[in-house]
Amino acid sequence: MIKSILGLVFTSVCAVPAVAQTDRPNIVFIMADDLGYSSLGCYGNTGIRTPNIDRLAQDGLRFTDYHSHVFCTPTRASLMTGRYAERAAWVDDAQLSPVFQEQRKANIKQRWAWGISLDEVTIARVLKQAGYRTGLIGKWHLGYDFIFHPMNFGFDEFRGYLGGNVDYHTHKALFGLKELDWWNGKTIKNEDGYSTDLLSDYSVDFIEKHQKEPFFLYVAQEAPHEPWQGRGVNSAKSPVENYREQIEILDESVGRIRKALQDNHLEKKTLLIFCSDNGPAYPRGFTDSGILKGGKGKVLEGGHRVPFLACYPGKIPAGTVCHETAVVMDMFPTFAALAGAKMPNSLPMDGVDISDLLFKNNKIQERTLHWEMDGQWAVRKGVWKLVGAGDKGLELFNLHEDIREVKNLIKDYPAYADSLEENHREWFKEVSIGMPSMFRTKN
Ligand SMILES: [Ca+2]
Repeated sequence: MIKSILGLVFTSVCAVPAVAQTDRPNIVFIMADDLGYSSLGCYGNTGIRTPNIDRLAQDGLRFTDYHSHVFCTPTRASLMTGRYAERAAWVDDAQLSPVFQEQRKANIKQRWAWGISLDEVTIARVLKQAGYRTGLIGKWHLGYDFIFHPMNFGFDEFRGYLGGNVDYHTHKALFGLKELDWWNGKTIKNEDGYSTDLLSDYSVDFIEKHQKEPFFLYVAQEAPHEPWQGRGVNSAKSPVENYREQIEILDESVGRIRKALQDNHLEKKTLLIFCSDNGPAYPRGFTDSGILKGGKGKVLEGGHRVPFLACYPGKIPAGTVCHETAVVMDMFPTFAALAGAKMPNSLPMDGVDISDLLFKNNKIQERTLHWEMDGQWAVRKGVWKLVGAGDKGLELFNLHEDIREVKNLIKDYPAYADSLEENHREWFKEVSIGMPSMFRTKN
């Protein structure tokens, strides 16, 4: 069944490159997990050492207004599909594998039943079809059942974990059955080591192995997602010390990956991006959002405004700061354009190609953007953001003057707020057909 679905998908994506083969860059996309806007030196943090990530900002482009979804899975769905996660296709129980259905009946894995539909055209499939070698190193989190394995979605290679997180040392999942969740391709196989370091090793191996062909390497790092664990197995460090160490090891990982590109003479042929998938996990003092309000799971800026750095020597001017608004959905059309892959023409695409913004600092057309989660919602147009977050009623903020979202201007601009609310209502109606309950509950 999987084969026939893949066949359909591949016939719908044209593989003819629209740019010269020699101009097609490698793409390395490193995404941290739950790293907030304020935890890096280049975003103003003074307590955590992140020299390698900061160097990406010095040598490339730093965004101040890049956005993810507010949770892991929807951000990853948008990255893979170029569309709002709410619009992407998800599967119901009938499509799950027999083993998983049995476990569902026994109520063992009930919470983890959903996954992305095998009919989805992912960026991995598009790039693979355009001749790229595709690899996912790290976290998938788009379905726990084996049928959702990333190698069924266009990745040639996978090393990492299918679920939401694992113990950094044992690599067992922290939720559900708490089983070992550490894969080499389609085989579960544990390896000794600290997960961030292992994922760095695998990433370096991938670069060395495929240095002579165009590749898309998606490194979905675990850090600094819970649990708060540093390299020491029985460390007596406090959570705040471990958190700092986790980010500093993540920084080492970025340094190792960049060095692998340099050692293999690939740096000038590679677009290297570093970003995060959502804001910091449930503020606990050390995971706060700095100047922003809210964190992971919240539609306030702290939940979805996250770091984004892009480095591509010779193409992106060094030390550039970009204040334009970009979102995770933009990665699909941008990567497809750089690879010269024709976009699938049968699917609505919410993201836009931002390569001219990255390379030439050309502005992109203003658009209206939406966030929805667990009864909260937000709609953004230009500097204006309307937030509906429960009991507080509607709040209208001017982000240019009030990035902290403290001054509610709704009484000054009631008609504009009404138009934004109506716009969001229409959007929700359009995208939410078949939307699974996962978007209404924490995950
Ligand atoms: Ca996350």
